[in-house]
Amino acid sequence: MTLIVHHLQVSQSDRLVWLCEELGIDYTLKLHQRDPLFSPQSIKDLNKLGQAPVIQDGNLTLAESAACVEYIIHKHGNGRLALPPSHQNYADYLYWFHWSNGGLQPKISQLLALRSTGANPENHYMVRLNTQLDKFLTFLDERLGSNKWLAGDEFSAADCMTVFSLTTMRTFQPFDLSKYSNILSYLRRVSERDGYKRARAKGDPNLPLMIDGPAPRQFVDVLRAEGKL
Ligand SMILES: N[C@@H](CCC(=O)N[C@@H](CS)C(=O)NCC(=O)O)C(=O)O
Repeated sequence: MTLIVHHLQVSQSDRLVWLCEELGIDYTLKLHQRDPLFSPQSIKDLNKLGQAPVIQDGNLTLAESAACVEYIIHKHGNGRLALPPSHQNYADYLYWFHWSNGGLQPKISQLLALRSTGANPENHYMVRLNTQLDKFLTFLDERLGSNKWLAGDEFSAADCMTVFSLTTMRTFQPFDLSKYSNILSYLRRVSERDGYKRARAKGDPNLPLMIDGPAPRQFVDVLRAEGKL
């Protein structure tokens, strides 16, 4: 029975496609398109919360990026790309593995939600959230100034968890990365990895890489231009 990865295009399930390509495991990739902005029925049929990613493995259906990443690594990847407790950078690995979904993503999502209400950039909460986002990105930039990968010298699943928030997520909530030079160098390193290239080609062949500073073109604008919104 092959592992099935359900990837909602232009979404955080790109983490799983990248992980599987880095691990070089046997898996079946099923692509789902947004309808037009949110999940299509095919994802809702798999996950009552209607969110991607979702994986299937025999009788198991599992959602949540971090849970899926850990499952794939330990059930199909012989533990590769996870640093073991015996590794000197184990705590760093754990911290950065959880940092994106636990810290950065909520900040970006709060900004997205507030902007959707029509709040302007001078809005008190908007200013506060943008200041907090800058704090998070400066912190990440410092980490990457002295470490090639998030957990240290070794590329790991912590990187697979985090890059989505710095790339694809910016098509939903625009933010500029120009002043974070270490983050930009890191994203360039990521984009040069064969596993990342394969994942992009298979999962989101039409999506720009989004590794440059200025905020990428917004997904809603693409939909509007195509007459889908
Ligand atoms: N905490 C969840 C969040 C999942 C999530 O928000 N997925 C988004 C994709 S970026 C989604 O499915 N959006 C479509 C929708 O909600 O209809 C995870 O890490 O998997």
